[in-house]
Amino acid sequence: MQTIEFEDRFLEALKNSTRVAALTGAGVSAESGVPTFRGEDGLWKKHNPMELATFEAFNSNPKLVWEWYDFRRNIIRKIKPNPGHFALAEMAKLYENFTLITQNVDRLHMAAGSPEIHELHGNIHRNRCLDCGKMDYTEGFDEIPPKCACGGRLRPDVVWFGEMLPAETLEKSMLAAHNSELFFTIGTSGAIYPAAGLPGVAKKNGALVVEVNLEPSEISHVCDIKYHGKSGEILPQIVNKIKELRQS
Ligand code: BV8
Ligand code: ZN
Repeated sequence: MQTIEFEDRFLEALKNSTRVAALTGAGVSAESGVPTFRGEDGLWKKHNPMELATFEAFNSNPKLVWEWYDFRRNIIRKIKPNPGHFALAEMAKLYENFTLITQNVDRLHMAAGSPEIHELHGNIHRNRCLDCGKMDYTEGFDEIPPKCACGGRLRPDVVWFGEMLPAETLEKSMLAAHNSELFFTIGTSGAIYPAAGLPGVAKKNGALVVEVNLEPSEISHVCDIKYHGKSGEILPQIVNKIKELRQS
């Protein structure tokens, strides 16, 4: 277990910030057993992201795309939040204004009790009908690709490459980054936009930006402080430090 050091400016921000935000990516779920997108066991390794997570792929090969999502749903259904998720749920209680923004579609932040979560890329468990727009959480279809009761085609309600992010969620996330005094970027390679642009928005508006990631990322250069290690080991230490500072 890696014990982390705290720079004075980080201690000051942890103690005195009122507006804090955190952006998470697949890495925060890695210790729960969810394969990341670009790691050695990455999901994309077996499948090219542009090949499957796009509407074109769904249109041309709905069976393959649905099999990929069903495969991932089956993994995600069996796993639990890890100490990193619980630490972020705890952090939300420690700040007057805390915003959790995630690129993940696995709902583990919700399972860990985070009160308010901005899901930039949707939710893998939700289905949406392309015809009537109806959404539901049916899983384990007897036919793939599944059909809606109206006869329309069902799709996973996630944001594919080339698709717009949910406007209101993105707007609120941009605003939270813009207004934050302390911004965490956790478990993300910083490869996917516009999510990866959020730490830069925070930084430009004066926030202290802290990275918690297993390895350097494409946005490490934007971060003031970098912890390279496991989020499930590092985040609980940060939350314990906040409590210590708040009690003193
Ligand atoms: C869009 C949902 C408008 C589906 C996903 C500039 C602006 C806007 C858009 C673009 C732009 N430039 C390019 C684009 C287009 C594109 C894009 O970003 N392309 C990339 C390749 C450059 N963006 C889009 O298409 C977005 N749409 O902007 O619409 C538009 C439209 C057309 C043209 C322009 C604009 C939509 C993007 C959303 C795609 N959907 N997922 C699904 O899940 O199936 S993306 C997918 O990647 C997941 O959401 C995932 O979360 C996300 C990001 O990956 P990460 O979370 O970072 O995961 P990764 O594996 O990469 O990294 C994990 C990290 O964790 C690693 O660094 C690892 O070291 C670390 N780690 C591992 N273990 C641990 C750990 N860290 C800590 N602890 C550990 N234990
Ligand atoms: Zn329908």
